[in-house]
Amino acid sequence: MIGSALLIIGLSILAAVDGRDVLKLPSEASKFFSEKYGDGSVEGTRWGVLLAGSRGYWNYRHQADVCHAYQLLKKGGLKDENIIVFMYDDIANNYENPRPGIIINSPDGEDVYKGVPKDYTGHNVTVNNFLAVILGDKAALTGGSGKVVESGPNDHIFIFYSDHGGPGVLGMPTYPNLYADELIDALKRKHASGTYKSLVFYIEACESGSIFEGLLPEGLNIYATTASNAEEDSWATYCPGDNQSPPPEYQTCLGDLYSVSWMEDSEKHDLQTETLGMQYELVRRRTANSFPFASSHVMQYGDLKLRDDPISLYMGTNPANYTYSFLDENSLLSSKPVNQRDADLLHFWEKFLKARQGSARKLEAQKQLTEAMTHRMHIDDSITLVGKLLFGIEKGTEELTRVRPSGEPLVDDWDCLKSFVGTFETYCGSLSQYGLKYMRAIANICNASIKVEQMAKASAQACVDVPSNSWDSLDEGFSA
Ligand SMILES: *[C@@H]1O[C@H](CO)[C@@H](O)[C@H](O)[C@H]1NC(C)=O
Ligand SMILES: CC(=O)N[C@H]1CO[C@H](CO)[C@@H](O)[C@@H]1O
Ligand SMILES: CC(=O)N[C@H]1CO[C@H](CO)[C@@H](O)[C@@H]1O
Repeated sequence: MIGSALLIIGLSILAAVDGRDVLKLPSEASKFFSEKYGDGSVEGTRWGVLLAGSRGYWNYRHQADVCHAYQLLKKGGLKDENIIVFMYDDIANNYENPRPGIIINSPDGEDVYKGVPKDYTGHNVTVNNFLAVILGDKAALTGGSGKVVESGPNDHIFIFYSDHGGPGVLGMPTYPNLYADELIDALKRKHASGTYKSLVFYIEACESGSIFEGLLPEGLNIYATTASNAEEDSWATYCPGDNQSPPPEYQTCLGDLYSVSWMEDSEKHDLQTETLGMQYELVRRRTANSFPFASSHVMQYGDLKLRDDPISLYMGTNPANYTYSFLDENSLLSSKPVNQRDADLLHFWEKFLKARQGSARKLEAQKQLTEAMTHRMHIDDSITLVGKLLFGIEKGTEELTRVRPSGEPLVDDWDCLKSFVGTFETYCGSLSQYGLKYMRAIANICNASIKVEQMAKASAQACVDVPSNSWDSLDEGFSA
């Protein structure tokens, strides 16, 4: 393998970083192996679109992932004018952040926040702006920097999304969320406009496989990989309590397993010789092996021929910065990732444990924990009850949890799904980030040809009371 040849050449230079032995590759070695796609000979422009879909300090890791991805592309040689960043931007200066103005994405990681362009922040992080940016449609933007992907037919586009998700849906920090059919439709339109040569899409989210499963056709020159398959959660990492836990002052997870796996991989290898397919295999292994019952299946979709492309085509390359760290190679195998859906509870719990007895902070943490738990129980109970009201006591749960055969999309009638989510939320309050896990249940209700009146009646009966806290409130829009 070329990678190991490089490693041997690199052996001559040894540097100690953070007390560990790290190999640095001389740039000459990389040049020696650079192929037709080597740096400088790439036709067209590289574009990057990065989106963190959440907000709230308990979701620290999504914005950390996206800031880290920015640094990677920037070091790879992409220009700021070609990297478009979406993030709510409420982490770096959050009162909970122990290092104000700084975001890290691994326990001993450096600041990844510095220099990140604030293209679309706060309420400008919307589905509308995300799709307009991908399509290069300036006229459709509302707010933000105005930067869009103004790509041409020879250009290469890399899109990275990190957040909570659910079957068929990706969270946004604003209302509404992004549904798979809208994203796929935008990608088809982008292809039809002839404004890229190839496009790579990486998604970190629970059930992220459902965004492409049965939906992304071949022939669009798109290669997508996702943190999990269509039916399972994805995992947060570098969490408190992990054997690679954050510094003690952090009471939150610093990254997500699939995201840090691809980024740390990209930082270690020569991206002119490592292909997308090689990275997929490495990331798949690291994400799958991390811990029994705490792992997910990284999936790939679309045009698998793009697997042979060197990663540098999308992320650029910075030969001077390749470091091989032997110790890191399997480091996450023994880590204990945390289910993405439980990472908020972990944050409130850690905050509660560490706060001084009797302090205002302790009370605040207790309230946050109780509210999050109350919301979860409310959502679990109401969905279950809606199922029983629609399908009968015996059949309810079975109908709601039915999974269509792989290769089939989550639902055929996306308008029904969106409308029924709206109906449920009208009577039962916001699903919020936790409730996204019930998208399949609602999709199955559509698939069973239930009428909107029946759905409304069942929701009204199931949700006599809605807890009054920010998770359940439709106005506060925690639906992320
Ligand atoms: C949204 O974009 C507009 C226009 O660029 C800008 O004035 C505003 O400050 C942005 N809002 C946020 C919350 O970032
Ligand atoms: C961390 C590190 O090694 N950074 C180097 C990356 O390469 C540039 C030159 O291309 C150096 O200036 C940095 O010091
Ligand atoms: C109404 C509807 O969409 N029914 C579909 C539900 O799912 C099954 C299995 O995929 C299909 O065969 C039905 O047509």
